[in-house]
Amino acid sequence: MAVKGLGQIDAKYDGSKLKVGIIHARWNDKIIAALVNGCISKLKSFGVLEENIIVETCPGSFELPYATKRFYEHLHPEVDVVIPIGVLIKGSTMHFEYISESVTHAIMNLQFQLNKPIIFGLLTCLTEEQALARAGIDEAKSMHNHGEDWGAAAVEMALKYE
Ligand code: RBF
Repeated sequence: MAVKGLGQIDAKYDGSKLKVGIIHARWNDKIIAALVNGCISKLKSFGVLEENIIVETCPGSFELPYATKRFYEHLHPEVDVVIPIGVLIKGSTMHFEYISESVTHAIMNLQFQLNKPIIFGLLTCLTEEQALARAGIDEAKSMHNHGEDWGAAAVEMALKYE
C-alpha cells in the first residue's frame, strides 16, 4: 500500500464555481504534458468546468513565480487558485540547486504577498526516470501522477480556506 500522497480527501468538494489557473513551464515538455493532463482531469472530477481552467505557459521553472504573480495580479485576477507546474531535473552544474530552492521559496512567499493559494506543482528530480515515474509515464516504475494531487490540493485550498 502506498504511504506517500495526499491521502483520503477530507470532504466532498464542489468545484463547479471555481476558476483555476495553471501556469506551466515548457522545459521537459513530455513530462509537463502528463502532469498538466493529470491535474486537469482531477480538477474536472471535482466538477471544475473546462472553461474555468485557464492554462498559460512560461519558458522554464525559474520564471514560474513571476508568471504566477502577474497572472493573478494582471492577467486573471478572477481566479481562485493557481497551480504553477514545472519539472527540474538535476544536471551536471549547480542550476538545479539554485532554481529548486529559489523557486520553492518564491512560491511559498507569494501566497502571503497575494493572500491567495498557490499550489506547489514543482518536481525536483535527481534523474529523468524519477520525473517520468512521478508523472505516471514510466510504466515499469510508475507511481501515481502527481499532477492529480495538485488538482485535488487546489480545489481543497480554494474552497476550504477561501
Ligand atoms: N527549467 C526547467 O523548468 N527545468 C530544468 O530542468 C531546467 N534546467 C536548466 C538547466 C540549465 C543549465 C539552464 C541554463 C536552465 C535550465 N532551466 C530549466 C531553464 C530555467 O528555468 C529558465 O527558464 C532559464 O534559465 C531562463 O531564465
